[in-house]
Amino acid sequence: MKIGITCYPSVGGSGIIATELGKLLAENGHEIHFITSDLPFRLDKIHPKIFFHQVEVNHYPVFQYPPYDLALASKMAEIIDQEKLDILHVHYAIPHAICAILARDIAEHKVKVVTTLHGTDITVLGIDDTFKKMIRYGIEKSDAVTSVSESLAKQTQEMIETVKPISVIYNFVNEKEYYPYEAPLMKQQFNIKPEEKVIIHISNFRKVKRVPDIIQTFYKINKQTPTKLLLIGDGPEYSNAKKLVKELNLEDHVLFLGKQNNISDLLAISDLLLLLSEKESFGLVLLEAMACGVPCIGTDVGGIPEVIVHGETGFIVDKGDTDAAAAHALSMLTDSDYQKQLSVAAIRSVKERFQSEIILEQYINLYKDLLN
Ligand code: GMT
Repeated sequence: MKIGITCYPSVGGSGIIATELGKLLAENGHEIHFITSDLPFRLDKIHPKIFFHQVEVNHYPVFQYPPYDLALASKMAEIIDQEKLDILHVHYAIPHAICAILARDIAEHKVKVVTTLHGTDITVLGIDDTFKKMIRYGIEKSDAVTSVSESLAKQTQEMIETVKPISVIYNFVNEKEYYPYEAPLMKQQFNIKPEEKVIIHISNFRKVKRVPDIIQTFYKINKQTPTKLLLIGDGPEYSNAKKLVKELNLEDHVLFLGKQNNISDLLAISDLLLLLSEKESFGLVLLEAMACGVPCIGTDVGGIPEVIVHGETGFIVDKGDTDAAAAHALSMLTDSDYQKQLSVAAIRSVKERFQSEIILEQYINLYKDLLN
């Protein structure tokens, strides 16, 4: 098949999934055409079956805002005709599905549009009435729609009032990158003592990630047992997080590492990952951690309980309940047998439920059904 892919190319779970899917499809012999504003950040190796078509936005003095969405639709239509695409798979209803539908109308060659919903388009933009109608249009007019969790599919149908069937296809990880390994030297490099347990949080530090809850949970854990907290990522809540760490006198225990590329190296020295978000359609970072054998604690929101099996591969707590999060963390950090048991179960769960091969097959079957 010839497949076009559009996603946000910068750091983010949706960009990672779109790019890794493109790479897997190419390894399986399909021809992949990325149509994006920039080279997707995970597209780090040359592959003879992967092509990149950059969307260029010219700045015309008459326009107050550069018309990116129209430039994207126009590029999509050009590539559909030029490359004779079978499928155009877009990640995010807004603006990508809308642009793809427009491109499908403009192009002469027949193409099927697949839209994958990742969360923010529904849970944030869906609240706005103007966007709600536009999102509904994007979903209803797509040839097929997928969502990364049952929870997001249900929420979309309820909030956006769509009738289009939504297939749930879970996210996956690149097993060549995320697997368990030891990295004792890395711990030393960060001046973390061998007996100190490492807790990690990775996000874009948006308000929905509730970073203060991560710090409060860590504060409670750190009072009971020697630990270090690694905070990875950057975003609007970064300086507030720094302030809170100072107020709680935790500066010697919390390492702000900013944006990092080699997340698996940091997961290799971690004992526990915390994701205490307010909204989370899936939580790809949970899967990345679990694949490396790092058990997770997540909140009872969105798709998180579909990823973590409470008491088996990690723990689920109510949003804002930092006491419960700290208690669960201490129960495993102070009992190495229990920690090992959770870690083994986490690795097994990723293999059984989120293996890239299984997910790839689901996407290929969806494409084939559309083309038949
Ligand atoms: O979480 C974000 O703010 C980034 C966003 C994205 O576009 O990558 O993440 C969404 O898609 C990911 C990949 O499917 C999911 O793992 C995240 O849970 C989802 N974020 C939210 O629902 C808030």
